[in-house]
Amino acid sequence: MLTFTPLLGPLRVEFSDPVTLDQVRTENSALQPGGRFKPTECIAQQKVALIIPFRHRDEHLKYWLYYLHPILQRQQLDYGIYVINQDGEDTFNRAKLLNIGYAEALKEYDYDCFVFSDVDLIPMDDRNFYKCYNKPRHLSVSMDKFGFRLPYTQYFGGVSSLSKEQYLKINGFPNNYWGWGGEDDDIFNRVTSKGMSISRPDGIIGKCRMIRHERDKQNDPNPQRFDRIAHTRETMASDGINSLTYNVVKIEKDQLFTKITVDVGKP
Ligand code: UDH
Ligand code: NGS
Repeated sequence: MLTFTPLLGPLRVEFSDPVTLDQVRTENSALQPGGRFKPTECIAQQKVALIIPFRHRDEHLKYWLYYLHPILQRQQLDYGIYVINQDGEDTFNRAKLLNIGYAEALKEYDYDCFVFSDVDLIPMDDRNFYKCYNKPRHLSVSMDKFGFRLPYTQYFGGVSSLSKEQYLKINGFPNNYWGWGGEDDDIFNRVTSKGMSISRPDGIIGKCRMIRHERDKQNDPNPQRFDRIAHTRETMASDGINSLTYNVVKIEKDQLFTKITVDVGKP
């Protein structure tokens, strides 16, 4: 007897239906504490940590969990969800939070693949596998807000995946992009400067929706971003996972996710 649900292909994704965390918990009773899941019918090919950079987006997180948990289970991944919550109200630092997610997830389990996802992006097709490939992968290639196309060829923002090996090859992500913009371009530069290219799903399978929102407080465009992305090649060896420093403030295990609140410092 088949106890898993096969893939469905295109999915209906919208954000008008009210969703509660309790409802999502009830609908995902097969999860282990901390938002962990492992298929029972097979041995998963990869152990995937999903890392979400976060602050004050509980409304978006609810939808992300509501849509993603069933998709990830249909994809039969051995996975865990890590919400990396920036403590305090200083300038946001998305890439540093992603580095912290990598480091903290590895303290828990022998993950070999890392999917980095913004909290407000939901895939519209479950054939878009949230796993790793032989090249770093860009998953959010066809976003509604860009008219279901790439805004520019080198765009690597939104949702991406890197194996542990690929991540270490580029020394992880930059820690010094404070505020909005450029950190995803820096990561793209890291990948290409190490002789790798990126892979992508096609524009149908890669469709996704973004939950509309206003700019957050303490995440204004970073005026230094253009200068920084012009120098990735020189800075990446000394700025990355090898220079990461932070303090863990709190670790909370919900049924649906592990929330790690961290002090990332300030610019
Ligand atoms: N994030 C938070 N909290 C913040 C800032 C960012 O959780 O305060 C995370 C979240 O996962 C988000 C990601 O970082 O999805 C990327 O940040 P972003 O959503 O601000 O970036 P985006 O490019 O929006 O989506 C920029 C502001 C757009 C303003 C449009 C006004 N109509
Ligand atoms: C580029 C930014 C990226 C950003 C992308 C899409 O200009 O960080 O726009 O932004 N690069 C620089 O600023 C150097 S969006 O339309 O989603 O707000 O991801």
